Amino acid sequence: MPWNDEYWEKEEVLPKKELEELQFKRLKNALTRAYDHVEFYRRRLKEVNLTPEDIKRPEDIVKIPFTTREHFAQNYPFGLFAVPKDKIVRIHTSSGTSGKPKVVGYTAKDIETWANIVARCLYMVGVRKGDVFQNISNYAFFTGGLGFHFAGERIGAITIPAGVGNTERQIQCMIDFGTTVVHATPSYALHIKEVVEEMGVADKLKLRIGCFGAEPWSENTRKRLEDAFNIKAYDSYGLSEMNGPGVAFECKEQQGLHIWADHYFIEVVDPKTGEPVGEGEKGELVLTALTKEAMPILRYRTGDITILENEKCACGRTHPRLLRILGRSDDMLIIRGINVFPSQIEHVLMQIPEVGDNFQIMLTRQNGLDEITVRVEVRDEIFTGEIWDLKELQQRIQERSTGKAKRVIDLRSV
Ligand code: DLL
Repeated sequence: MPWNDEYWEKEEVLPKKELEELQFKRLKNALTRAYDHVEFYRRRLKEVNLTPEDIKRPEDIVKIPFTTREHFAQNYPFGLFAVPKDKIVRIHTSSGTSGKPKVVGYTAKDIETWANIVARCLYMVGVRKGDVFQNISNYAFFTGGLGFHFAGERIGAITIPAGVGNTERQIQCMIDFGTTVVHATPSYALHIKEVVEEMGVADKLKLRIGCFGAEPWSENTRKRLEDAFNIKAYDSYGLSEMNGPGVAFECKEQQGLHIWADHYFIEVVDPKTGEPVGEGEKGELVLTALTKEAMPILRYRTGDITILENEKCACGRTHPRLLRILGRSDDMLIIRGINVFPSQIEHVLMQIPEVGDNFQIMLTRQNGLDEITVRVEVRDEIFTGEIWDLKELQQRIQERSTGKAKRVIDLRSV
């Protein structure tokens, strides 16, 4: 049940001081749970002679060592869980740097908390009971599908698990069911826009609201989407390690994304030194999950570059705002909403004896959709001059990449 007509939960407008007190109380709690129940955190804190009692003020958080995505790989699959396995009711994954994905687990309470966080976001941009919400998002390991789905249902919107792909059918569904709200990656939304134009059915759509995220996009794209669909388009940010979508979301002001300080402790650091940057300066977002039972992740280096804004927002919410994600502090690529590390591609290629030392990744965009082409050097000694031999090798590399990096390939062939 919503708190009132405008806000889903009263925590959205908690006075700043109370919000900070709640945040710190939850930080202490998350830290204690991590220390008591996760061997990895106990060891890391002991290494720097720290116990949860040593964190006396919010500023003391800098004493806690960072968690990085490599730590997910080292603790694969369940090493970061703070609860016994029989308390876990769901697992999602996201791509890691090499072969192993990052595993994130949820207790029943986590699923509940997360659904509420995303519902808060959808409600904030005006989604209500009676809306028809077409969730054009992958429903597999990716958190975007189920993360938004449960939130849509919680609000009481008619929630359509549309998934991705089959664009003409998606559009027909929008027309037939009178879809009013969509969620998609911005690049897929651009593709849908082109197909709508080809079909000449723009005037048959009843859309009001578009939620777009999981990859970077720009003000220009916002304008194109808003004009084409006659909607307001909102930026949605999240990452699997911090539940998934719902970490930060734009309000109707469209002046940055509210990042929920009652669920996350928020820092922005210099990506090189790890030191906090000054107020309003650009840096890497570091997040601590405060309310996740299954995985209380401490000081996670997201790799996302942004600026934190603390000024009051006209919408009345007291939570700080992120500017759009401005880039990455590492070489991670986002292709059709899916994270891809060049090192994953390298890992696959280097297992094929005929492949030489050099390769190049080319990214292009066709009809709004990302395309990735990998150019591979072939070893001199295997080069026979026969085109058929090269074709056969090309086939083998393609098959190999399907086998190894299945998630990436699956989504691209959409
Ligand atoms: O992308 C969760 C999500 C689903 C967010 C649906 C929004 C909508 P991951 O697959 O773990 O989780 O990828 C997380 O994607 O660290 C950013 O680099 C990037 N990213 C997510 N949202 C945005 C955004 C989901 N709005 C990684 N703008 C993050 C730019 C984004 N980059």
